[in-house]
Amino acid sequence: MTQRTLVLLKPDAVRRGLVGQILGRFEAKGLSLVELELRTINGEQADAHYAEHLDRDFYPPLRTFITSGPLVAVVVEGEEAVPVVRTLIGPTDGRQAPAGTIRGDYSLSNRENLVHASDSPESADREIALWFPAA
Ligand code: 3AN
Repeated sequence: MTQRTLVLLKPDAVRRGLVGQILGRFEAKGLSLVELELRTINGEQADAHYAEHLDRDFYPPLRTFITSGPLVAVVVEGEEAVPVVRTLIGPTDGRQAPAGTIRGDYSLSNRENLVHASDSPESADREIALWFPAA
């Protein structure tokens, strides 16, 4: 089943010059990039994106991080795109993520973990509407 999912290449990915390599992994897998924009978000936009995390103790530093510079917002499309992209990026903590995943290969952090990807088709619908209302 063809799905769409919302991917963010977070400010650490842009600062570290990893945008091309990360997007290349999605393309090499056979997925399509159907929307793509470099954008810097403010705190209110971060709150809307991370609505389910607002009360978590890790959220204030995450809010500071995600607003700290430009990020790349992408809509990725393809067969089973939601779970396939989650598998490609790996578990949240880059120190524990297996080699071969994006976080496992490039991140040593559970906050600066390079990539966000929608965790369910319902989240993908909500997040794509938030980031790309015209899509
Ligand atoms: P994922 O992005 O793997 O779905 P979530 O949705 O649980 O992870 O968390 C959203 C974001 O919050 C993560 N990508 C990460 O940047 C940050 N985060 C999650 N857990 C922690 C934590 N224990 N400490 C610091 N940051 C965290």
